Amino acid sequence: MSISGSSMPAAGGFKARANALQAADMDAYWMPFSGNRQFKADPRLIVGARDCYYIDADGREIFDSLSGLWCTSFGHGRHEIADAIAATARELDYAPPFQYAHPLAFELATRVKALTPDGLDHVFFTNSGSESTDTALKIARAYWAKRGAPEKTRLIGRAKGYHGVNVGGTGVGGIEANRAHFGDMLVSEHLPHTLLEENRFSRGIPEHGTELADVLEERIQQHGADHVAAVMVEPMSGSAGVIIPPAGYLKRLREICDRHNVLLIFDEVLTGFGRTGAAFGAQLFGVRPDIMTLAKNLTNAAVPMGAVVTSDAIYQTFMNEGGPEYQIELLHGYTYSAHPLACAAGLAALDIYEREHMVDKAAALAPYFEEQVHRLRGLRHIVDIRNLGLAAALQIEHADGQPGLRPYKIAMEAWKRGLYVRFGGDTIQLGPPFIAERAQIDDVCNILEDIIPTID
Ligand code: PXG
Repeated sequence: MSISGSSMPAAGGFKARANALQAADMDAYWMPFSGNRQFKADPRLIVGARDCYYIDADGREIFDSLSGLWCTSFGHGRHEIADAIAATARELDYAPPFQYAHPLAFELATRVKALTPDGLDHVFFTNSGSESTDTALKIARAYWAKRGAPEKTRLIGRAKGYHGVNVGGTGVGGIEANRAHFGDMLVSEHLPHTLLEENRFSRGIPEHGTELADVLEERIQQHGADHVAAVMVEPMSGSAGVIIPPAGYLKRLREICDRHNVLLIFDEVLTGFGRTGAAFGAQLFGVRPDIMTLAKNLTNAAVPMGAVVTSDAIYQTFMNEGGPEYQIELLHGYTYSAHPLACAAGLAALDIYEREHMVDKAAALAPYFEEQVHRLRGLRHIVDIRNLGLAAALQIEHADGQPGLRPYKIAMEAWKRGLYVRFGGDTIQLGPPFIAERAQIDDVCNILEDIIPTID
């Protein structure tokens, strides 16, 4: 079986280069989050992309069932983004963001402010989700220091959370394997996750486990609110396999934070700009954080970019407590913050996001996606299925002593069948582009239905 309906133009330089690549040429590149040895023995090279498809070195079309890494949700090969990047590179390749600025930075920040929930009003640009995490954590600590509470430094994450791989994100993140081998991190305190037996095979927002939010109250009381700066969670955990908070859980976190003067940070790197069927998880769950982190769909991944969006109260604290006017209020920033190419890509991506009603598209496809994904219930090895908006995970029972092996085998087989799926831990994850069609969702599920029971 192959995937329906695309017309992929022949790839140019990438294809020729891929075909010329010898095993020895692959030695220098240390691939991220990859089995380098296995990949280099059996490479899966991508040489082009359009709409919902990649093209591989053999010219095969491969359906992109994870929107890249949850980041190309508006479809690949958007010319208007490419044109904006090219035109910008010719006019202003770079401008220093410290003490100087270019106009696109203001335009994009204003756009992001308008799109994010009311009350999140100021935008700090980074280059990735990981940088957004570390920026948000530093802003939280510095905010309390500026407010005269420098001992409010403790940061709390959640088990199975993923907030990127920099030092702050590795610490606040709660996927154990990602923390192993790296020693002590800035944060080592985590709320329990909400992946519960009794919620297995629930559709959308699960019912059980709201009270797990109360652990935050206990932790704050244990340390004293005077020592806790912030709690950081994803509105929906993506990397750990689409773990959706129970009904009312995030609201309860918000109430506890309010009661104890603790900042609530939502990591919306993956959920931002439509993935859950709402513009942001904050809106879907009706909870406004004090700080929101973004990346991925912000530029439709055409140029790396992240952002941290804060409340007016936080920003004004830095302005009011900033000392003489010439002084820097926040000693933090990146050489490539608000890079002109990233800003251009972001503005073009958000044009597409609004003009093509991407949130509505995702929301409209979501019920069908849910039906199709849950059709896989009952297949050998599948022990849970979770979904929200256009995100889903199949939990695969692992073979004795071999965690992660079955999902890996499933993904390798899927690739042969013209399907790119993400495998991580004991899950297969799906996050199709918002422009996907029903027939393509059918094909994804049919291929998985064929493959999964045949894996040992
Ligand atoms: N926060 C969240 C919620 C993320 O999902 C990051 C931060 C880090 O972003 P950067 O840009 O630094 O990678 C992410 C990244 C997966 C998967 O398999 C998810 C991510 C990355 C790679 C794989 O679900 N999310």
